[in-house]
Amino acid sequence: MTYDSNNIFAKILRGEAPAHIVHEDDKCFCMMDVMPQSTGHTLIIPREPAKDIFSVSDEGLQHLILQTRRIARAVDTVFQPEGVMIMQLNRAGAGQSVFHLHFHVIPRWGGWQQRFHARDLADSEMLADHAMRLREALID
Ligand code: DGP
Repeated sequence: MTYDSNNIFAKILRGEAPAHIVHEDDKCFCMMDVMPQSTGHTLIIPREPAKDIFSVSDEGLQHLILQTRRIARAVDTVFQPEGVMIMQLNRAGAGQSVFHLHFHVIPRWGGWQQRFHARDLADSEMLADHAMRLREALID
């Protein structure tokens, strides 16, 4: 399968669809997941058009994973979860639903049931508030 430049994340990167932005730089973009599996669920995506981990450049992936850890630190600070899950799915067979590479940062609490993957839209004002709190918590 080739990269489809009409996927929703490509549209967000081009500014054609909205996002609750946590961080952006010349190589990557980070936003709140609109269908979060837990409070604070965040996505980190490369700017380069890579559909999965197999097709991204080494340089892009290195930057992406370092930014994923940076975002995960902020998620940890703001939401104080018992644990932080980093997830990344490749191809529909693994459950991937948006075919532009992304890392999920998902805070986890013990005894708590994770919400369904990519199903229920969260309240936009709440996501805007979470994005603002994460931006404030980001450190270099
Ligand atoms: P995956 O199944 O790994 O490809 O995850 C795709 C994620 O993207 C899923 O958690 C739901 C989320 N998602 C789908 N559409 C949008 C959107 O328009 N904006 C944002 N921020 N997230 C989206």
